[in-house]
Amino acid sequence: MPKTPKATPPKKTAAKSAARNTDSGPARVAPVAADDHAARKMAETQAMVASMPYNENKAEEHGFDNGVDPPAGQAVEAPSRLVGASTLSEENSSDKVGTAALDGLNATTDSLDRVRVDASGRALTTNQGVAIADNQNSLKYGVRGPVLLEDFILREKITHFDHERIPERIVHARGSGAHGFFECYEPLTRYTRAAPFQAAGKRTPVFVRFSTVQGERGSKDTARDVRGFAVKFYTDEGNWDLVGNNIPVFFIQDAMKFPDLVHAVKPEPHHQMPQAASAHDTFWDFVSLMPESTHMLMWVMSDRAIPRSFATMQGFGVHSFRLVNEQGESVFCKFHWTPVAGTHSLVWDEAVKISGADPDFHRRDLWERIEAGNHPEYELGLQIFTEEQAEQFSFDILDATKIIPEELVPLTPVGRMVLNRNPDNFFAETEQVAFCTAQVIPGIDFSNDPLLAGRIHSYADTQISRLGGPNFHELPINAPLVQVHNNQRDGMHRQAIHRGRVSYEPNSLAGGCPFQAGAAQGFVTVPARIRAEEEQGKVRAKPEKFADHYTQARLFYESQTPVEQGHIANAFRFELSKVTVPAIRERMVASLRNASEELAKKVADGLGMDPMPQPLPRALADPAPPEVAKSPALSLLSRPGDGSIKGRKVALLVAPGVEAEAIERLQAALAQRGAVGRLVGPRIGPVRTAAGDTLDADASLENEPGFLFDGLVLPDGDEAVAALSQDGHTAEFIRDQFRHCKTILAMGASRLLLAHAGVPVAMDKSLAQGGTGLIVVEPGAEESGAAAFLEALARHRHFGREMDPPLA
Ligand code: HDE
Repeated sequence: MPKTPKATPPKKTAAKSAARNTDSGPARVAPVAADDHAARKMAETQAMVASMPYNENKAEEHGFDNGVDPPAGQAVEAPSRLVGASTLSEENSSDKVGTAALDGLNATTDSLDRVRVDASGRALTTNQGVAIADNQNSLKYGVRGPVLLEDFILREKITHFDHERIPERIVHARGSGAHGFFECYEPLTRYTRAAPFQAAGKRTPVFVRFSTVQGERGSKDTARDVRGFAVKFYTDEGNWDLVGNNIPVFFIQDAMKFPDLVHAVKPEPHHQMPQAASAHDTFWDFVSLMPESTHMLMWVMSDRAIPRSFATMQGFGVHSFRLVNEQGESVFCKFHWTPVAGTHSLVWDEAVKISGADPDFHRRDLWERIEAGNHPEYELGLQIFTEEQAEQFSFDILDATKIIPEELVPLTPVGRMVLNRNPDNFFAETEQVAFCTAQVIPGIDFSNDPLLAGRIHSYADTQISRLGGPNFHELPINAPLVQVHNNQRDGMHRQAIHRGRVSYEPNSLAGGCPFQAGAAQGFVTVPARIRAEEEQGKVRAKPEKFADHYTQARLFYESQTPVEQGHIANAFRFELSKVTVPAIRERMVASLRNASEELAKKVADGLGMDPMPQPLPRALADPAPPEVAKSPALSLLSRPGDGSIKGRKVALLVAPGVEAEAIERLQAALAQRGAVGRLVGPRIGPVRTAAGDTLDADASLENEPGFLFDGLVLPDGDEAVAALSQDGHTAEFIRDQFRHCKTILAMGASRLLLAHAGVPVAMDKSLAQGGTGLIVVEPGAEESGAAAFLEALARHRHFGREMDPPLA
C-alpha cells in the first residue's frame, strides 16, 4: 500500500493562485497574507462553510410540531463582508455603482425618495443621459429632406411612447389613489401579533386605491357600481393588503363563478356596450339565475353604489379573516372602515349628469380634499368573534353574501386612517400599485371562504401579465419598507442586484443566509381544524347554509329608511327597464318577491308588469330564523358623520350689479370651515358689484353646472338677478339643485330666480330656518340666512322635498 505523504502546509503562492480560479479548487486552503483579498476571501469562505458541517434542522422538518413552531434556520456570521461579495472590485465606488452595499441592507426597498425625479434646473436628456440639444426637430438631410434613420433621439422618444400603455386591470380598472397612515388606538396584542396593532399611537404608512369595478380605465367615476377600497399597509413585518369594497357582501359565493359574473356585467361582447353600467341584459340574465346575488343586488341598487365622495363611503374586508396572537391563538374577524365625514351619496339623476360634465368627479374630489388639507379619515372597526360563536349563527361566516349584523357582533374601534398625500405620479403609483389578498403578515390569516381562496391566487397572477413579469413587487410603490431577502432570482425587469453566488437554501457558502425565520419572527399558518368533515373527502359542493339566498336581502331592505327604500325600488326599475328581454325582467321580479313583496310590487309597477310573476322557487324552503329583523346600521343615513362641511362645494352665483357683501362674507365663512365657495357667473372673469367694486368669477354657469355643487347661494341685486335670468343655464342650475335636494339660499331679489326655474317658493318660518334646505331671506336678514344655510349644508340633503317623478 502506498504511504500517505506527510502533510506539509500548502504554499502561500499556491494558495494565491488557487484563489483566482473559477473552475476548480485546492484540496486544502492555505493561510493567507492579509493583503491578498482573493486568497483571504477563499480562506474565510472555507472556514465559514466548515463551521456548518451538516444541516442541523433537517430532522425537525418532519411532523406536526414543525407546522406550528418551525425552528429558526441555521446561520453563522460571516468572518467579513468579503465572503458575501460577488466581486473583489466592489469596493471601487463610482457615481454609477455607488459605494459597496452595507451589511444586510437592501436599499432597493427604501422609501420612494430613491426614485423620485426632479427636473428643475436640469436639461433634457435621452434615457442614456445624453443632453438633447434640440427637442423640436428630427434629423433631416436638408431642411426639406428625408428624416434619417440615424436619429437615435427621435427613435428613442417615439419607441418609448409607443410602449407607454400597459394592460388595464381586468376589473377595477378605473381608480384613484392616495398615501397616508394608519394609527393604532390601543395595543390589540390580546388578539393579534400583527405589526400595525402592537402599540397605541403607532403609525404605519399606507397607500389606498379606490376604484369602480365594471368600467374601463377612462370611464366615468359616478357609474352605479361597487367601489373598490384597497389598502396597502407598509408594516414593519412586511406588506399587508386589505383589498376590500365599499359594500360588505359580494354577488357570488365561490371563485369558480367570478369570470362568469365579470363577463356578464362588462359591456356585451358583440357591440361592447354599455360602458361602466350594469343596466343591460347579460348582467340581469346572470344574476336572476344566481339568487345568491340578491343580497348584494340590494346594496348595489341602493345609494351606496353612487357615493358622493371616496371620503364619504365605508370600506369592508368582506370575508371573514383570522387574527392570530403571539401564542398562536386565533379568532375570526371582519374589517370595517367608517368615514369620519359620514356616509353620503349622490342621487341617480345627479350621478348621470355628473358623468357627462365631470367624469373625474371622485378623483378630483379626492385630490382637491387632500391638497386643501381636508384629509379623508376613516376609523377601522373590527367585528371579532370566535369559532364557537360562528357555529351558532343562522348563516355561514364563510359565505361572502352574508354580513354579521352589528347587533350580533358589535364593532370594536381599533385605529384610524388618514389620507394626507397625493401621489407624485399617477402611473408610477396608482396604476402600478399591485394589491393582493395573499399579502398578509404574521398575526393575520385567512378563513376557509371559498371566494377568498380564489382571490388569494388571482391577484398575484393577474399582475404578471398586467405589470409584465414576476418582479412587480420591486416597483417602488409595491416594495415593502422592510428588507426583502430570498433566493428568487432573475425574470423580466429584475432590479435587485444580489451579491454573492448563493441562491438556494440550505447553504453554507453564504453562512446559511438568508435563513428561515422560524416561528418567532416568521409567518405561521393557523392549524385550523375542519370539524366533522373527515369522511367527506374531496368534493365540489357548498355548505347547506349557503342556500339561504333571501333572508339577509330582506334584512337589508327592511333596515332602510323609506327614502332609501324608494331609491332602491327606483334603481331596480331603471336598470330593469334597460333590459331588452322581458323574460329576464320577469325572472328578476320573481326573485325579488322572495326578498320583499313590497319591493317587488313597486318594481313591477314601475315596469308596467301586471300581474306579477310567481315567486322563484327557493333553494332552501325553510331557512333558519334570522337573529335580527332590522339592523339600523345598514342605513346610509344612520352615519351622518361629524357634522362638519369640510370638502363640500358651494356655488355662489354672481353677475353684474350683484350685492357682494353677503356673498363675500359667506365665501369666507365656507373657507373657514374647510368648504369651497366658488363664484359662478354667466362667464368667468371680473364682475362689477352693486357698490362699484369687482368680484372675480372663477367658474361659469356653462363650465360648472349646478349638479357639481353641494349647495347654492343666489345673490341679491336687481340688475344681477335680471342678468342671471337672461341665461337659460341659471334655471337649469337651480332646478338641479332643487331636484337633488341640496341646500339653497336665495337672498332678496333672487327669489324671482326660484320662480323662474319653477321651484315652489313658499316663505314661511320653517323655510327661513332651513327645515327643507330651501332658505329664502329678505334683504337685511342675510346673516341669519347664512347661518341657516351653513347648518342645513351640514345635513347634506333634504329628502323631504324629493318627488318621483320630479315636478321641477
Ligand atoms: Fe377582486 N380582483 N376579485 N374582489 N378586487 C381584482 O386584481 C378577483 C373580489 C377588489 O385597486 C384584480 O389587481 C376574484 C371581492 C379590489 O388595484 C383580480 C374574485 C372583493 C380590486 C381580481 C374577486 C374584491 C380588485 C384585477 C372572486 C371585495 C382593485 C386587477 C374570487 C372584497 C385593487 C387586480 C386595486 C381587483 C380578482 C372578488 C375587491 C383579477 C377572482 C369579493 C378593491 O385579480
